[in-house]
Amino acid sequence: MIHFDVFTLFPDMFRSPLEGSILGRAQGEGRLCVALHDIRDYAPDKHHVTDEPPYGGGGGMVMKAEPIFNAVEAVLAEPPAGGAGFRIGDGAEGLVPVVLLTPQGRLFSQEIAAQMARQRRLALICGRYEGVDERVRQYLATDELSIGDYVLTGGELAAMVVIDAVTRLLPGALGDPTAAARDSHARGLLEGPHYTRPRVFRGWEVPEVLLSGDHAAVARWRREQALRRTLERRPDLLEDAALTAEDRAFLEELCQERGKREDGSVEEHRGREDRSLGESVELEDRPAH
Ligand code: 6GU
Repeated sequence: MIHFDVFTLFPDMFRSPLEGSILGRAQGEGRLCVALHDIRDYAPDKHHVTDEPPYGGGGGMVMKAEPIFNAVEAVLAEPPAGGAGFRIGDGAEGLVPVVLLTPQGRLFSQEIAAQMARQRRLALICGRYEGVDERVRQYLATDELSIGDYVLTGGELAAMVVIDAVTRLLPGALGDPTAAARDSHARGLLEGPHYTRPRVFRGWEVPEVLLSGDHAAVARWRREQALRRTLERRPDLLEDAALTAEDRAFLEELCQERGKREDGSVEEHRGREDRSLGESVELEDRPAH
């Protein structure tokens, strides 16, 4: 069982995503508990003020430190249903990590999700993009996470991303116990293509090898497709991937094949990130239908 305490000004944003199939079931089966805490309830003044203009001027509003400190300290002082430890800390020895979701955080990854999935209790503080009083970061948060290099209006969607990615790693959360180990990024490679029935759809056939019943050939094909796709789209991932000598030989072969043009010139490989949205992309051969 993992217990998330989420601190937010917008708890309603979480309700529908948390009811979704896998997250809803994980909660129903007692693997996941998400407690939502409205920071506004912990603002000490009569009007429950949670943000104010920044010292020094400039636009926007800044989330006040006191309601956030009050909320986190009050909630973590009580053990959750599971009875996990409640002292703030870095996650070691039962201490509860307090994670601030902010675009300035370190980049969330599958590896961080796996580390979080080993915790019993985690606190997530959702910042709003105009900012959170620096003393929250300095004296309350033990970690700061961002989910990517773009700016959201607040940390709520990022917190949901974190909860989703962590939950699917909990034992038994996915129907198939091998699913999490097989997916993209789990082994440092992108996944290759998947096919299901029918065998021929609008004239487009499923690769023959998948119908062959030859398990070793299927496994080899899948590995090669994963390597091919990773080289094409995310060559940066290959640097940290666990590759066998056979994998390396295959990649070497691919590079040589692709580097050679008919005129003998060598084409530089462009990763997906270098391609702009508007730029046209060569489509795979599409039989007419
Ligand atoms: Cl965690 N918060 C906000 N406001 N924007 C983000 C983010 C977080 N991660 C990426 N962009």
